Amino acid sequence: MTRFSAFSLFAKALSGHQNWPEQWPDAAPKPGYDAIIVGGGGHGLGAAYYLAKKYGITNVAVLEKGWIGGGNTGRNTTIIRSNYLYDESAHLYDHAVKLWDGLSQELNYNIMYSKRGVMMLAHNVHDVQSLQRHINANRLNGVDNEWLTPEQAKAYCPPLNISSDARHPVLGAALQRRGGTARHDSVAWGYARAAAALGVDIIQNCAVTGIRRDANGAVEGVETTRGYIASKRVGVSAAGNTSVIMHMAGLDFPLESYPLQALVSEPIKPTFPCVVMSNTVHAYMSQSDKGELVIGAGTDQYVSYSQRGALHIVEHTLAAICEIFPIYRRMRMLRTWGGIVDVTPDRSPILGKTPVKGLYVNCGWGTGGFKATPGAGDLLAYTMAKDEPHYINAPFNLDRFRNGRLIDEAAAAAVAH
Ligand code: FAD
Ligand code: PYC
Repeated sequence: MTRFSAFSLFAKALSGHQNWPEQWPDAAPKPGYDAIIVGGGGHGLGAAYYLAKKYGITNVAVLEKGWIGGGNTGRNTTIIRSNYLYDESAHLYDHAVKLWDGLSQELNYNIMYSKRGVMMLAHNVHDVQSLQRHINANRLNGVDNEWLTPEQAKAYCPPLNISSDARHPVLGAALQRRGGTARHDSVAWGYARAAAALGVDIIQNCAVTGIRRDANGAVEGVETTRGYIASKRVGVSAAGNTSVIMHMAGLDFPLESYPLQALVSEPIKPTFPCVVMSNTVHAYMSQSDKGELVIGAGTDQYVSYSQRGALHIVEHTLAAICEIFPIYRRMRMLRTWGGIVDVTPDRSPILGKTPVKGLYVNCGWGTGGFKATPGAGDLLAYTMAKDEPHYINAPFNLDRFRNGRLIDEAAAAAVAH
């Protein structure tokens, strides 16, 4: 049984609740649509759902070159938080965190959002100052974040080694209690099912290979591996691949693509109650509901479109994990994988209009766009429906790389890059 036919049965079992499609909603392309979304990750599917739900634009196609959720949405470590430094970012990421609340009910699909808290460790004076600055900035924006002593950090996460002779001593931690994790594939499937129920066509195995512009330069449609599809409104939400797709429209984007890796251990009983991250030693960890320790590494040092990363990167991460959480030293790792993240010079996303009329973009989330999924989908839908950005995504425009109004979140990115 394929993953999609298994899902169809599940969808069918639930179809009594609302007007959900009885079969897995994998549509054939029509000749034209009111809006096209390129990329069937959580962001693209979310945008299609909100276009239909909030703006009544239901003649929408989501074009996905592989299977939905097969990109970064299904490859990430699901950390959700909004403890970014600058006002613009706090508004953007907290908009998403607020939407995570209630998303299971909205989609009638359990996305398993678990507010177990995200704790960021300080190992030196610079970390202490930087994290305390983040805490103060967050609180001024109404975003929860608090300082913990090493003893309080250990009480919150008992496996943490706080001994003073540790190689990476813990001097304290910043804790965002509303932060946590969710089930990533459910997010893709939940949005896809809900969007399809509103009339959106989800078209898998359909890669966009060209963008056609009319005599005035505006978008008029896309070339795909399943033929030409017309639309005067195209939103590109294709993490890792954005600059390639933007080239098809004659645009250069300030993006670099890197592999980012994660790995999981053999499953064990629940022992790890929260999410712990350490910028300094480049490692972070949580425990999934299946019992696996979910561990993330930094990006590779070289640009690449490979969906696997270098072995020495995960070796470095595991060495750091063993130092911070010695009780796990004898665990075996079960599997490792990678995704392609696209990174901007200021480590903040680009979400808005492009210089090409009718072409919109959502990209540059780098190592941290899962947490933004509902917010990015909502704001891309707003921007496409109204042909103007919402005030929350207005600062995240492409022009900032020309006029210098950068939003430098390198320190908040939380992962080595
Ligand atoms: P994707 O899910 O990648 O969707 C884009 C889709 O576009 C893909 O399915 C792709 O196949 C499709 N596509 C590409 N080109 C074309 C084309 N030409 N035609 C049609 N379709 C196309 N973020 C966090 O907030 N927290 C984390 O803990 C976290 N951990 C991460 C760990 C790893 C290992 C990785 C790789 C990423 C992590 N991220 C994390 C980042 C996060 O996963 C991404 O920012 C986010 O999932 C992006 O979602 P998306 O929907 O934009 O992209
Ligand atoms: O943005 O919190 C994050 C994150 C954790 C791991 C990868 N990204």
